[in-house]
Amino acid sequence: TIEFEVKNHVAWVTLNRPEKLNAFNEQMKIEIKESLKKAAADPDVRCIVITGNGRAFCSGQDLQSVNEDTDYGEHLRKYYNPMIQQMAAIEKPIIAAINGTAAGAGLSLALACDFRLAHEKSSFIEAFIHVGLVPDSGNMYYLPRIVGHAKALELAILGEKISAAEAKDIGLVTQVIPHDKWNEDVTAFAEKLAHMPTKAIGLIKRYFNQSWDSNLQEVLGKEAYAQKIAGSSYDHREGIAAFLEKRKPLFLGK
Ligand code: LHQ
Repeated sequence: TIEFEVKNHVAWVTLNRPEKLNAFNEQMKIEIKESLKKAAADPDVRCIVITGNGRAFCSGQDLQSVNEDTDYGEHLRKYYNPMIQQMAAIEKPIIAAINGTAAGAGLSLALACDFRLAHEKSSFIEAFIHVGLVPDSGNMYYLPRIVGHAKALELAILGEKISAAEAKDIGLVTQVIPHDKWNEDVTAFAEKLAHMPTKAIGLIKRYFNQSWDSNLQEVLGKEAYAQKIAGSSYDHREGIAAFLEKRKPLFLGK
């Protein structure tokens, strides 16, 4: 249900249940975690792309594989929550390449990524409300932080589908790519990130996440700590050398 491939320092994690719009069944939830674990552990991987096969990115929980006996709280604690925490803890950039509809927990998955790329036919829907549920899988954490409180409430409660252009307007999407340049531009974006100073990117991710729960004094302390680590990296030395020699840096991610 998940395809995994590493190419040019990029790990491609592809959701592969196109006939169900890549809805999460149990196997997919297990396999995505394994793929992310592999990508996180492989020092050759310096960027991760999550995308879908077919016309959707991901339609969220497979509604055919839950029933009255399913304990939703337990289900979230067992499958979705660890995946979302795993993504936040991966100190490498993660891109959601949203190749179509992102609905429910499929939208939550995209929100937990560090960048969201879309094309003109991609769409976004907080589908939970239409089946009498609440946003989950980190949606209540990330959505208001990405689009602001009022817009998040509007999307979650009204549950209206929004286009890629609207998503770009509210800051939900990093970039809208022309449909015919999709593969090429997503690959270029991912490979660009995969050749940047990976250690610094990981530290940025870690401390931006922590900054929500810290005051100014704490953030200043954490910045000083993180800068000491970044400042002793190979890529920092290379960046300085390249600047002084007036050439392009060759970052190695260490
Ligand atoms: C699907 C699904 C799907 C199964 C399309 N499941 N088959 C967490 C923990 C525990 C419990 C509960 O929930 C959660 C978190 C959640 O994610 S809750 C929210 C779950 N997701 C949804 O409510 C979205 C349901 N899907 C839709 O609203 C639409 O399918 C969207 C807006 C995604 C796309 O609409 P269309 O482009 O019109 O496509 P479609 O509706 O015709 O779907 C195509 C096929 O995919 C169809 O199957 P069929 O056999 O009739 O061709 C759908 O039944 C199937 N499908 N989503 N989540």
